[in-house]
Amino acid sequence: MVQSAKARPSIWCPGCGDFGVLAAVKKAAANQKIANHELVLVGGIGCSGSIHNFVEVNGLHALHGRLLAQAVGVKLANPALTVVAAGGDGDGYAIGMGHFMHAFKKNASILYLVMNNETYGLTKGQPSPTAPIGFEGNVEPPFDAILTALSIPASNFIARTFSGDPKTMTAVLEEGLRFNRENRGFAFVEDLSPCVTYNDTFKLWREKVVDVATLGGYDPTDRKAMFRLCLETLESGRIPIGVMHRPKETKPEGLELKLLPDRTGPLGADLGLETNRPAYEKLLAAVV
Ligand SMILES: Cc1ncc(C[n+]2csc(CCOP(=O)(O)OP(=O)(O)O)c2C)c(N)n1
Ligand code: SF4
Ligand SMILES: [Mg+2]
Repeated sequence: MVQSAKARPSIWCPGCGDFGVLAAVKKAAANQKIANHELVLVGGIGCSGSIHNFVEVNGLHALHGRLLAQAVGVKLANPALTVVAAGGDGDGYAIGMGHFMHAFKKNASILYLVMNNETYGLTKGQPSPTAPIGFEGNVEPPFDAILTALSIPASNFIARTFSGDPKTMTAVLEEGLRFNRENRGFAFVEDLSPCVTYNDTFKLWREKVVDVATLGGYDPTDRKAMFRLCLETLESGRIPIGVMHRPKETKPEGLELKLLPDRTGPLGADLGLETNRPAYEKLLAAVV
């Protein structure tokens, strides 16, 4: 259920990468002058998904792997809201993978923030789809969300950040939020957010991350060039961070998701009995 609640003390382990995300989300929203009542955080299931409890905004704790469907629903119900879906790599890339792929295609103007720690933190450290081979007996090669996102030809904003670099993360989140608020479509930001208890990768990732904007051939308006650049960077043992896709084109007119063609959402609709009596009676007659 959607609730506007006071922020509660966090339940995260001291040093968890998710603290960096929490600070960046708060700062980005404040810098973009988004009032608390205009922002909805939809949390997934996992340590990361509890983020909405720690910010004084409207919060919704979704079902495991279904936060995107619920976040799109919130946006459809009231398009004036700024909607951020926030969850883990297990939530988004395992049980939620089907919804993940379609979110890029649906292209609703919401921000999806995945806190990737390559593990299921909440359930005590099992390998997630991004875990490297060898981690806790994992024998499957890891999945890369940025390469997948770049392979879907829609006008989305795509970026990766690192909890060890909160300044860049704040700037990227601000750009994603602006993209949404200009109704330009879906913004996806994967944050590398180490789980210090079950998979402490802070030191390793600090050594490996590289800002793609500093690499030769960087052009975030060119999806194919960015796919190649990100793949080559990964194959060389580095992890690309930064903005990977900043579409030139605006979302084509008329392709916005809407519940009803002639209304702004159910909040704008007249649900009164008398107005709708003929429609209700028609429905009842059909049932009988
Ligand atoms: C339908 C369902 N299946 C499994 C679970 C158990 N479960 C809870 S959290 C979680 C994964 C959490 O991993 P992730 O999404 O990466 O979040 P993190 O805790 O790492 O932030 C799982 C499998 C559940 N709650 N509901
Ligand atoms: S178990 Fe890991 S992901 Fe969960 S709060 Fe602790 S450090 Fe963070
Ligand atoms: Mg995780």
